[in-house]
Amino acid sequence: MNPEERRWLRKLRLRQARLYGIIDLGVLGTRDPLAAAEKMVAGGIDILQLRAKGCAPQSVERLAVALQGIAEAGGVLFFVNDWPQLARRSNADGVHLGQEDLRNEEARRILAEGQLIGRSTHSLEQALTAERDGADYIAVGPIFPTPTKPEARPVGLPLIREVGRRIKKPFFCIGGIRKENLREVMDAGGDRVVMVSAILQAPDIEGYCREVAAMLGPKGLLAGG
Ligand code: 3NM
Repeated sequence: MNPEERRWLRKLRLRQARLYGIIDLGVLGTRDPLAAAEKMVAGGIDILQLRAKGCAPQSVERLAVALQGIAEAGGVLFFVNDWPQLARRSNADGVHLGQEDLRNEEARRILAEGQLIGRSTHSLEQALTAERDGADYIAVGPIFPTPTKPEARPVGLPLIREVGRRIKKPFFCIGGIRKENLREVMDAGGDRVVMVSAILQAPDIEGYCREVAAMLGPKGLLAGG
């Protein structure tokens, strides 16, 4: 497969994605990230991300490569948070960037051809800018207060519908989302979600993912592309 075909396939899988799980080393603590990732993939996540805030990228390179292998074997996309170099070295499907990180054009110079870029946004304006700048997907949040990012001000449910009306790229709702409030997010127009602590702190990670995936409904071609 050439890089253009690979990009096309990744974008297709992104459009079909509904549940995005993150291996956040801060939330995971001393538990085994590979075992957690295996359970998330078995439970039906569509995208896996490695988030290792506070670590040196070199120190998690072997982990990134192993997670990429788990994701690929399970037919799940794999993204690296923050570090395009590590995304490239681990053969990830792409990198996820925040508002303070590299601009897309800089990141694309580092990434391999065909790798994708996701961007965190916290307002309609940021979402529109991210789409205009060529992000392949957008995360919108935090929807609710969250201990995983305690300093961030929640944007609330109404932003979901606004973003849905204006953004064509796939967008994922993030921040404080769990089984108990998922219905509210879906009713507000959010059909793709990211969950960190809800999944990682579930006593049965695989079962939790399976339940959430079932609530989100069967995979299919959602809006956006
Ligand atoms: N980014 P949980 S909210 C990593 O709004 C992250 O950009 C956010 O974790 C954003 O599912 C968030 O545990 C934390 O609330 C999500």
